[in-house]
Amino acid sequence: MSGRLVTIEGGEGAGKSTVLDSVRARLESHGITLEVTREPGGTAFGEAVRQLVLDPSLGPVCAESELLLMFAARAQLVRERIRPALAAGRWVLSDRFTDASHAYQGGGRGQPGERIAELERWAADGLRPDLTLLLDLPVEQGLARAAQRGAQDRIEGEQATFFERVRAAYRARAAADPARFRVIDASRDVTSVRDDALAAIDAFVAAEGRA
Ligand code: Z5A
Repeated sequence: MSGRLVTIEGGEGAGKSTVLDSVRARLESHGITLEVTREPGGTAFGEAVRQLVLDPSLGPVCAESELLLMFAARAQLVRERIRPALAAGRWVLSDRFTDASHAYQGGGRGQPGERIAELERWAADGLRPDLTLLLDLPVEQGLARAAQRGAQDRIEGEQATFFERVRAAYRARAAADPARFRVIDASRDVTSVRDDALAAIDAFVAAEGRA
């Protein structure tokens, strides 16, 4: 039986990294063999692209270049790691995937949705997550949390209005695909957010007959 692709998404300071280890541990506790990755990144090539695309010293980068770099890293990740893992029956947990391109490059930068969808079909080999946890919180709150972490990357340096468009795009995607998305109120304390994420994982694993 092929594996499943589970993704965690959210805007700035949503707490993805904070819940990721718990989600990983919960999946493994169900006897699931798992690979964990992140985007952009996850392969040697993808991590090099990540350095490039998030480097604040490079100045303005046009939206087209940014979109293509996200998909360049994703194309490699899908073929080098995700497809082989799924084919071997392993599950994959990814910190971000194509929904981030729809939210940041689509909602944030205004790139047309059909262009991103075409890249999804071609560069990402049509691969869609089976479950997506969307950590959703007000932009101001997320930016305040992210500010505690210190140095900003190039995209983190954007204005709040950019992140409002990112949030709206994420929420619109979740509303359009409720079977795949679980929207978690990430404005609460870490324990509450983590509990909801783990409950969503347990329900999904049970539905897949793996509990
Ligand atoms: N990007 C894109 O534009 N297009 C794409 O296709 C893809 C990505 C794939 C890198 O992503 C950037 O690439 C990102 C989107 C863009 N741009 N930006 N900006 P990333 O996921 O690596 O980077 P990030 O969004 O900045 O995420 P992060 O640094 O991993 O943040 P997080 O995981 O969501 O948050 P965190 O590190 O877990 O928590 C942030 C702080 O808040 C930290 O101090 C925590 O202790 C604290 N925290 C967390 N949860 C809570 C709660 N519940 N209460 C209070 N405090 C909390």
